[in-house]
Amino acid sequence: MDRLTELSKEISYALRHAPWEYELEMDEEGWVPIEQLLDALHRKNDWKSITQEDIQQMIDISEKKRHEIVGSRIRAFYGHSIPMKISKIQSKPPEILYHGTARRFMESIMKNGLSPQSRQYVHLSQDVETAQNVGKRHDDKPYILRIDSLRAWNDGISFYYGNEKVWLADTVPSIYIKEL
Ligand code: HQG
Repeated sequence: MDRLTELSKEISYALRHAPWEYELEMDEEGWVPIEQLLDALHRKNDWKSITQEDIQQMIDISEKKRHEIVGSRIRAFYGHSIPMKISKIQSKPPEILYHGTARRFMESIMKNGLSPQSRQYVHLSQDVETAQNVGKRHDDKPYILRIDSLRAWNDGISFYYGNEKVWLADTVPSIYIKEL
Protein backbone atom coordinates (compact mmCIF):
# COMPACT_ATOMS: atom_id res chain seq x y z
CA MET A 1 0.00 0.00 0.00
CA ASP A 2 1.41 3.42 -0.84
CA ARG A 3 2.04 5.98 1.87
CA LEU A 4 -0.80 8.35 1.11
CA THR A 5 -3.26 5.42 1.11
CA GLU A 6 -1.90 4.37 4.51
CA LEU A 7 -2.34 7.94 5.72
CA SER A 8 -5.90 8.02 4.41
CA LYS A 9 -6.71 4.78 6.25
CA GLU A 10 -5.19 5.98 9.50
CA ILE A 11 -7.08 9.29 9.33
CA SER A 12 -10.34 7.51 8.46
CA TYR A 13 -9.83 5.23 11.45
CA ALA A 14 -9.21 8.21 13.74
CA LEU A 15 -12.09 10.35 12.46
CA ARG A 16 -14.69 7.64 11.87
CA HIS A 17 -14.06 5.05 14.54
CA ALA A 18 -11.65 6.01 17.35
CA PRO A 19 -11.11 9.77 17.95
CA TRP A 20 -10.40 9.03 21.64
CA GLU A 21 -7.35 6.93 20.74
CA TYR A 22 -5.93 10.10 19.16
CA GLU A 23 -7.19 12.45 21.90
CA LEU A 24 -9.32 14.33 19.40
CA GLU A 25 -12.12 16.65 20.51
CA MET A 26 -14.81 16.09 17.93
CA ASP A 27 -17.88 18.29 17.55
CA GLU A 28 -21.33 17.04 16.59
CA GLU A 29 -20.62 17.45 12.87
CA GLY A 30 -17.45 15.39 13.11
CA TRP A 31 -14.98 18.28 12.92
CA VAL A 32 -11.70 18.14 14.84
CA PRO A 33 -8.87 20.69 15.06
CA ILE A 34 -6.27 19.62 12.53
CA GLU A 35 -3.53 20.54 15.04
CA GLN A 36 -4.83 17.84 17.39
CA LEU A 37 -4.72 15.26 14.62
CA LEU A 38 -1.20 16.31 13.60
CA ASP A 39 -0.03 16.13 17.24
CA ALA A 40 -1.43 12.60 17.56
CA LEU A 41 0.14 11.48 14.28
CA HIS A 42 3.50 12.98 15.28
CA ARG A 43 3.51 10.73 18.35
CA LYS A 44 3.46 7.67 16.05
CA ASN A 45 6.62 6.29 14.47
CA ASP A 46 5.12 6.21 10.98
CA TRP A 47 4.00 9.84 10.86
CA LYS A 48 6.61 11.79 12.84
CA SER A 49 7.12 14.46 10.18
CA ILE A 50 3.72 14.53 8.49
CA THR A 51 2.39 18.02 7.67
CA GLN A 52 -1.00 19.55 6.96
CA GLU A 53 0.12 19.88 3.33
CA ASP A 54 0.69 16.10 3.17
CA ILE A 55 -2.83 15.53 4.46
CA GLN A 56 -4.25 18.02 1.98
CA GLN A 57 -2.36 16.28 -0.83
CA MET A 58 -3.73 12.91 0.29
CA ILE A 59 -7.27 14.36 0.18
CA ASP A 60 -6.70 15.94 -3.22
CA ILE A 61 -5.39 12.82 -4.93
CA SER A 62 -7.80 10.32 -3.34
CA GLU A 63 -10.28 8.85 -5.79
CA LYS A 64 -12.97 8.94 -3.11
CA LYS A 65 -13.78 12.17 -1.32
CA ARG A 66 -13.56 10.88 2.26
CA HIS A 67 -12.27 13.89 4.21
CA GLU A 68 -12.27 17.64 4.02
CA ILE A 69 -10.22 20.41 5.60
CA VAL A 70 -11.90 23.79 6.08
CA GLY A 71 -9.94 26.48 7.89
CA SER A 72 -8.19 24.83 10.82
CA ARG A 73 -10.45 21.78 11.04
CA ILE A 74 -10.77 18.38 9.38
CA ARG A 75 -13.63 15.88 9.21
CA ALA A 76 -14.71 12.67 7.51
CA PHE A 77 -17.73 12.98 5.21
CA TYR A 78 -19.21 9.57 6.11
CA GLY A 79 -18.49 6.14 7.58
CA HIS A 80 -18.66 6.95 11.31
CA SER A 81 -19.19 4.26 13.92
CA ILE A 82 -18.54 6.22 17.15
CA PRO A 83 -21.28 6.32 19.83
CA MET A 84 -21.92 10.08 19.42
CA LYS A 85 -24.11 10.36 16.33
CA ILE A 86 -22.69 12.77 13.79
CA SER A 87 -25.41 15.17 12.69
CA LYS A 88 -25.89 15.51 8.96
CA ILE A 89 -28.11 17.90 7.06
CA GLN A 90 -31.25 16.34 5.63
CA SER A 91 -31.49 16.77 1.87
CA LYS A 92 -33.90 15.76 -0.84
CA PRO A 93 -32.22 12.82 -2.61
CA PRO A 94 -32.15 12.10 -6.34
CA GLU A 95 -35.01 10.02 -7.67
CA ILE A 96 -32.97 6.81 -7.55
CA LEU A 97 -29.98 5.76 -5.45
CA TYR A 98 -28.09 2.45 -5.45
CA HIS A 99 -26.58 0.14 -2.87
CA GLY A 100 -23.97 -2.55 -3.54
CA THR A 101 -24.03 -5.49 -1.19
CA ALA A 102 -23.26 -9.20 -0.83
CA ARG A 103 -25.49 -12.11 -1.79
CA ARG A 104 -25.34 -13.40 1.80
CA PHE A 105 -27.05 -10.21 3.10
CA MET A 106 -29.86 -10.21 0.54
CA GLU A 107 -32.43 -12.30 2.36
CA SER A 108 -32.20 -10.15 5.46
CA ILE A 109 -32.20 -6.87 3.49
CA MET A 110 -35.27 -7.80 1.43
CA LYS A 111 -37.04 -8.81 4.65
CA ASN A 112 -35.86 -6.08 7.06
CA GLY A 113 -34.73 -3.25 4.79
CA LEU A 114 -31.31 -1.60 4.94
CA SER A 115 -30.01 -0.70 8.39
CA PRO A 116 -26.68 0.86 9.36
CA GLN A 117 -25.12 -2.27 10.93
CA SER A 118 -21.90 -1.12 12.63
CA ARG A 119 -22.00 2.41 11.20
CA GLN A 120 -24.25 5.34 12.11
CA TYR A 121 -26.01 5.56 8.74
CA VAL A 122 -26.88 3.37 5.78
CA HIS A 123 -24.58 4.29 2.88
CA LEU A 124 -26.11 4.69 -0.57
CA SER A 125 -24.45 5.38 -3.90
CA GLN A 126 -25.23 8.05 -6.46
CA ASP A 127 -24.58 5.70 -9.42
CA VAL A 128 -24.32 2.02 -10.30
CA GLU A 129 -20.54 2.06 -10.76
CA THR A 130 -20.00 3.43 -7.25
CA ALA A 131 -22.39 0.82 -5.86
CA GLN A 132 -20.44 -1.92 -7.69
CA ASN A 133 -17.23 -0.77 -6.02
CA VAL A 134 -18.86 -0.64 -2.58
CA GLY A 135 -20.36 -4.11 -3.08
CA LYS A 136 -17.06 -5.62 -4.21
CA ARG A 137 -15.71 -5.02 -0.70
CA HIS A 138 -18.19 -7.66 0.48
CA ASP A 139 -18.64 -10.05 -2.48
CA ASP A 140 -16.80 -10.82 -5.76
CA LYS A 141 -20.16 -10.69 -7.52
CA PRO A 142 -22.00 -7.95 -5.66
CA TYR A 143 -25.75 -7.46 -5.75
CA ILE A 144 -26.83 -4.00 -6.79
CA LEU A 145 -30.01 -2.65 -5.25
CA ARG A 146 -32.07 0.17 -6.69
CA ILE A 147 -33.52 2.45 -4.04
CA ASP A 148 -36.66 4.43 -4.78
CA SER A 149 -35.20 7.33 -2.82
CA LEU A 150 -37.41 10.21 -3.89
CA ARG A 151 -40.57 8.22 -3.20
CA ALA A 152 -39.14 7.25 0.21
CA TRP A 153 -38.30 10.91 0.92
CA ASN A 154 -41.82 11.97 -0.07
CA ASP A 155 -43.13 9.33 2.34
CA GLY A 156 -41.05 10.85 5.19
CA ILE A 157 -37.85 8.76 5.13
CA SER A 158 -34.79 10.91 5.98
CA PHE A 159 -31.83 11.19 3.62
CA TYR A 160 -28.60 13.10 4.17
CA TYR A 161 -25.92 14.30 1.79
CA GLY A 162 -22.51 12.66 2.26
CA ASN A 163 -20.47 13.68 -0.76
CA GLU A 164 -21.19 13.80 -4.48
CA LYS A 165 -21.19 9.98 -4.69
CA VAL A 166 -22.44 8.99 -1.24
CA TRP A 167 -25.84 9.54 0.35
CA LEU A 168 -26.80 8.51 3.86
CA ALA A 169 -30.05 7.33 5.45
CA ASP A 170 -31.06 6.11 8.91
CA THR A 171 -32.87 3.08 7.51
CA VAL A 172 -34.45 2.18 4.17
CA PRO A 173 -37.59 0.01 4.41
CA SER A 174 -37.68 -2.89 1.96
CA ILE A 175 -40.69 -1.54 0.05
CA TYR A 176 -38.33 1.01 -1.53
CA ILE A 177 -35.69 -1.57 -2.50
CA LYS A 178 -35.48 -3.61 -5.71
CA GLU A 179 -32.77 -5.79 -7.18
CA LEU A 180 -31.31 -4.10 -10.22
C1 HQG B 1 -25.35 -4.72 4.85
C2 HQG B 1 -16.85 2.51 2.11
C3 HQG B 1 -28.04 -7.69 6.58
C4 HQG B 1 -25.04 -3.69 3.80
C5 HQG B 1 -17.84 2.23 1.01
C6 HQG B 1 -23.51 -3.74 3.77
C7 HQG B 1 -19.06 2.99 1.42
C8 HQG B 1 -27.41 -5.60 5.91
C9 HQG B 1 -23.15 -4.15 5.18
C10 HQG B 1 -18.98 3.02 2.93
C11 HQG B 1 -28.65 -5.08 6.30
C12 HQG B 1 -22.51 -3.04 5.99
C13 HQG B 1 -19.99 2.10 3.57
C14 HQG B 1 -29.60 -5.97 6.84
C15 HQG B 1 -27.47 -3.48 5.49
N1 HQG B 1 -29.25 -7.27 6.96
N2 HQG B 1 -27.09 -6.90 6.04
N3 HQG B 1 -30.81 -5.56 7.25
N4 HQG B 1 -28.66 -3.75 6.04
N5 HQG B 1 -26.70 -4.59 5.41
O1 HQG B 1 -19.08 -1.58 5.22
O2 HQG B 1 -22.43 0.42 2.67
O3 HQG B 1 -13.80 3.19 1.15
O4 HQG B 1 -20.71 -0.89 7.04
O5 HQG B 1 -25.61 -4.05 2.54
O6 HQG B 1 -17.35 2.59 -0.26
O7 HQG B 1 -20.70 -1.48 2.43
O8 HQG B 1 -14.34 3.24 3.58
O9 HQG B 1 -21.28 -0.42 4.69
O10 HQG B 1 -23.07 -4.70 2.86
O11 HQG B 1 -19.15 4.28 0.90
O12 HQG B 1 -14.41 5.34 2.23
O13 HQG B 1 -24.36 -4.52 5.84
O14 HQG B 1 -17.66 2.59 3.26
O15 HQG B 1 -16.16 3.69 1.92
O16 HQG B 1 -21.20 -2.81 5.47
O17 HQG B 1 -19.94 0.81 2.96
P1 HQG B 1 -20.47 -1.42 5.67
P2 HQG B 1 -21.14 -0.22 3.10
P3 HQG B 1 -14.59 3.86 2.23
